[in-house]
Amino acid sequence: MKEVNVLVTGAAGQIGYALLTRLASGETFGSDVKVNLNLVEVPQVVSRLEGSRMELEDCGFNTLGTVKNFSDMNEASGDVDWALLVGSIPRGITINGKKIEERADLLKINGGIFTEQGKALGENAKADAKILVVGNPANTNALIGCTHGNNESQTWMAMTALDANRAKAQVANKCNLEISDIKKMTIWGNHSPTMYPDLDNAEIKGESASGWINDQNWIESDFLRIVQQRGKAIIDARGASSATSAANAAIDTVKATLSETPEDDWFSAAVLSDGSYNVPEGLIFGFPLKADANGKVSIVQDLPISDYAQGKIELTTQELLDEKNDINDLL
Ligand code: NAX
Repeated sequence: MKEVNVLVTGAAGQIGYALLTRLASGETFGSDVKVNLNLVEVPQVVSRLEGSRMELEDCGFNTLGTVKNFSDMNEASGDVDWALLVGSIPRGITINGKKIEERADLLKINGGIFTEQGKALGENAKADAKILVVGNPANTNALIGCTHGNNESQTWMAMTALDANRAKAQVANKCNLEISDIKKMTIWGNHSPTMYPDLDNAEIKGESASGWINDQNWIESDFLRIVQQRGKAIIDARGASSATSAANAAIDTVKATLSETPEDDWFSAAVLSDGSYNVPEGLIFGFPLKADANGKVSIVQDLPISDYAQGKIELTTQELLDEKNDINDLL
């Protein structure tokens, strides 16, 4: 049987809990691939991973390989094909008597984590490893990790697939369509309320989604607001942030790179900008992406961008430039 080595940080958290069975079950990498899991947690809770390991064992998946628990990223990252970086320090936590509320403080604290994790992965993970950052602020965390990984053959992404799935669900509800009728959903920019879900370039049954919907007022007000604020709406309703849907989006992102993207579709994630669409180089930015048969990810080029969309893309670009400015000393 083939094998794949997958590292998950924050594995004892709520997204981690929803993620592990779906990685191990055969659903993600296929029924002919053994999945070896390296689970990483902070030292204070690493012992809880033993419970996760026992549960995985009790699921009885043929595809489950080894499950190892770590609190040291250097040890955990040896030979990994995939790293799902879910763990991060949330807003509102108290550290050394100070409640972390300011974005700049949050960026700095997480920046320290992603400096170390990036270095460990750059030195120890496989040359063609893919790294998906879920932990917020995901784009800037990925930028720090990628910079310190300093390994050009590895691919760093920050997750925007949850936002893309949320956008598709809203369109499906509005138009009474199946989710599978909606293709080519792009989330431009930051995984934050400034993200821009693009319905001009999304397609419904081969036509522009905005043309199909034919209700610009709904697109610019309800749709945009609902997608951009969905994370908060879930926290308000559930008393906790998205977990099942976030884990599902991480699985979707992994699967999207395991085979060639179909001609009539693309997927959404944030990757290092190469200057495409005039986005400054050196930002981790949400783009429309395709994978080739070898899993190499590239940015879909030459899409038309309306003046309205350009304004939205500039807003989210500015936010990412501000975030980068806040952590410049960590780069
Ligand atoms: P939890 O607080 O349930 O779990 C986070 C886990 O990470 C904890 O067990 C913690 O001990 C661990 N952790 C913290 N620092 C670590 C480190 N340095 N190494 C290893 N583990 C570490 O949070 P959860 O709900 O699972 O969310 C995890 C992250 O995902 C948060 O940052 C959250 O904001 C982010 N999200 C990102 C989304 C996206 O679309 N990109 C959507 C969902 C989610 O909000």
